[in-house]
Amino acid sequence: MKLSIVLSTQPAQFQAATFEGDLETNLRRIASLGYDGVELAIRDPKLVDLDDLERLVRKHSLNVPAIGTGQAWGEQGLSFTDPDPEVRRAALERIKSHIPVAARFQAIIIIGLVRGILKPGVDLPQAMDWLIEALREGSAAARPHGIRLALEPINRYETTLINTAAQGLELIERVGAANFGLLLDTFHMNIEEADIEASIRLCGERIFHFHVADSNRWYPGAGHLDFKSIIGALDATGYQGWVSGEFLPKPDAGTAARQNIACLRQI
Ligand code: LER
Ligand code: MN
Repeated sequence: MKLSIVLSTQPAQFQAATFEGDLETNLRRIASLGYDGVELAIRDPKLVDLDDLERLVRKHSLNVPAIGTGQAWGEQGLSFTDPDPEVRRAALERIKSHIPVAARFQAIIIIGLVRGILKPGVDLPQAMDWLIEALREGSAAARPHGIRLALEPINRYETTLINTAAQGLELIERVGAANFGLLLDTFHMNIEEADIEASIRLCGERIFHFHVADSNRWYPGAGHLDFKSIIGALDATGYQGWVSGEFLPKPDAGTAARQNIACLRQI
């Protein structure tokens, strides 16, 4: 099992980016805790010195399995389903601007809240059409670079668009791109799925990336999810990807990161 953990390259309101703050300090800590990789949450690649980032990541012998993009929504309100066409275009251009970053690391680009939520005055079929259009264009732009996009079903309290694995699979059918798949997150699945393991089996080879947090969004082992069973179901799909920790830095980031490794390595 290849393990990574989320690190935000800049301060963010999102609370489950386990690490944030000085980049090199955090990369050193993450590597020394025994992680194989770091999932980078990047609001805008223009705000990051990419050469320096790549140098530091390699210096600490870490991989970057995925790049989170949700802060474009969280901090700036960019989304694929905004009624304003300029906002939709800016969201898509932002996602496309992650492609060269992803290509440096062969990372997956995560489509989380940048899909948006249903805004007043927009009906669901319209939002879905905009979403599908954006995902087709984004996937087509990423494809020549060998880069994949993964949409994350997110619980109902954060978005009204694509809450469940089944909705994610339906979207995949409609987008129709081989390099477009899903990111499953156990925290969201615990809220939305009737049977987490069955949903994992249903998604099968369409699972491109995997987030772990327990039921309370603390590190695995701190809540009531059965990670032995969940990881077993994931493994049984033939999943070769990463298991990425995305949980609250509680009681502190180091303890949470250490407990996550202890729980998952034991499985
Ligand atoms: C991001 O991966 C996530 O899980 C969401 O909760 C972001 O809001
Ligand atoms: Mn997640």
